[in-house]
Amino acid sequence: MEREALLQAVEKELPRSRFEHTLRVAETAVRLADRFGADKEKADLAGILHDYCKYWPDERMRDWIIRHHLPSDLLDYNKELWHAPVGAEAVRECLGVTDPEVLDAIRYHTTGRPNMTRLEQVVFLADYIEPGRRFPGVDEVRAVAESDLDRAVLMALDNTIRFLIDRGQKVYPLTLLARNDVLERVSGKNSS
Ligand code: DGI
Ligand code: FE
Ligand code: FE
Repeated sequence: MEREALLQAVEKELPRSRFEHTLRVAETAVRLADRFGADKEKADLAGILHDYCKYWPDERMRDWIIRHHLPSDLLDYNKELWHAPVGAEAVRECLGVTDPEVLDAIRYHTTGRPNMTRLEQVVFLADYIEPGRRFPGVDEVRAVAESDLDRAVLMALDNTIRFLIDRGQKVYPLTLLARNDVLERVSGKNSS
């Protein structure tokens, strides 16, 4: 499918405000890709598609997790996590997107994971700092994202983990592993 057709498919799945978020994430991801040396076309595509399943009913997402053998531990954690791995499967099956790097950027855009590729980091961070986002601390992350991708990703993960702890919610283990991994990368940079 061409970009225009993909955009139309996404637009059908999302309310207006979420579709506009998607466009801002794509735009931000392209800028970050340019800045940090990731593939701009893939960043654009992953940005456009990353929240494809965001408004699917929980039961439909649960069904996909089971039928498509996605990690079943997801079912024990916040439902907010489901749309990312389900989205990767869905854009492959429903929209014919096959690029594994794009699919992984969608799959890990919410939780993160250890050893994230540049493209995965760029999409993860774009989702966090796109200009419509208003959460506490986002301006500090935006400032760091001007020059240091790892450190900005670390700050976003730290903020999200703190947010979950403050609300008495569970943290998905992959998010903790992602945070520990990028912390090591950042500390490695400091000590060299
Ligand atoms: O889909 P969006 O609202 O654009 O952004 P997202 O995919 O990052 O949103 C998912 C939300 O899920 C995020 O803001 C916080 C929440 N969440 C719940 N449990 C976890 C979690 N996020 C992470 N990273 N890890 C969790 O365990
Ligand atoms: Fe999302
Ligand atoms: Fe998003």
